[in-house]
Amino acid sequence: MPKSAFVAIAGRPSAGKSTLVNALCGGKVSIVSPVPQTTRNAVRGIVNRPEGPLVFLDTPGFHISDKRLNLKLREVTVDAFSDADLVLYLVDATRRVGPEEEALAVALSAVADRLVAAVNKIDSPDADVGAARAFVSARFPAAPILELSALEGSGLEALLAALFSRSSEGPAWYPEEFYTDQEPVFRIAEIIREKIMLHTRDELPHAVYVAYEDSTRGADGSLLARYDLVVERESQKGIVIGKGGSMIKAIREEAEADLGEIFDYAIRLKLSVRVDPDWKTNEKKLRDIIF
Ligand SMILES: Nc1nc2c(ncn2[C@@H]2O[C@H](COP(=O)(O)OP(=O)(O)OP(=O)(O)O)[C@@H](O)[C@H]2O)c(=O)[nH]1
Ligand SMILES: [Mg+2]
Repeated sequence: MPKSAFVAIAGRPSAGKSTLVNALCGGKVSIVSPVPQTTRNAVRGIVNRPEGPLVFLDTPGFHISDKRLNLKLREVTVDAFSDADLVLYLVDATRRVGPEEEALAVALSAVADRLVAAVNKIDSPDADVGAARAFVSARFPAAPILELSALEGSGLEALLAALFSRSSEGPAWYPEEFYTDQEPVFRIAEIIREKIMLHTRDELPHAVYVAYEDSTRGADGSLLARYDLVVERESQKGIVIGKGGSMIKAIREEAEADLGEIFDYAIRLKLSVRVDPDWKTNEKKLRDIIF
């Protein structure tokens, strides 16, 4: 009987959670950017090994703020690690421990019995692995602490071995060829959002969400999908559109190129920009966007 486990990944914004999920799953499951708070949903990535499957739940970075969007993101994260069989606590070795890391460690104390810790970014010259280890071992004396570089893909086998050794026999939740369970409509929106984050990182990365409108199939099997880039204010429309439409064109072309790598049919995008002033503060709207 194979082993299986749901493994929630918890960590501060930009700790490298999504990079790690992608490295483990061998494909782009979850979007990555240098902007903290890139991930907004509990995104699942599946690793199939001879021992069995591990289902990883990427989560939004744990960030302390009373804004409604942040509260919602934190709820997604805490729900994910409360429900999971194992919790992988990822600590960024390049950043000093601060109040946010302390608050996350307090929240994780509820799941200390099923926690595996990993110090990430050990490839970086700025990494202080000793300080990160000391912090974790003081708070979670029983937890194993691994070291890895999600970016370079090092330390992953030891991590999987540590997780399997703490997993029990269980069912295979997904067909073996699955490496994620996301619906195409959501995946496409996320890829578009990644390009927005990369292009608007200094201006308005958190002001935008991507809304699916509709799609049609061409005779050749290609998909034409329409999405709206929704901003909070009229003045932000121009930033996303760019001079002469240059920014939205770059977002579209880069997203289409990535989608070509992921899907086995061509996807063409039609992107428009519209304003929704309260998408980040309206609880009902947030429920549809953050889940
Ligand atoms: N040097 C180095 N950089 C890394 C490593 N892992 C991730 N990064 C970088 O850290 C930044 C954030 O990575 P993400 O994977 O988006 O981080 P995250 O924890 O998912 O962030 P949120 O979704 O915002 O919570 C990106 O610029 C990554 O390239 C690593 O092992 N080494
Ligand atoms: Mg992420």
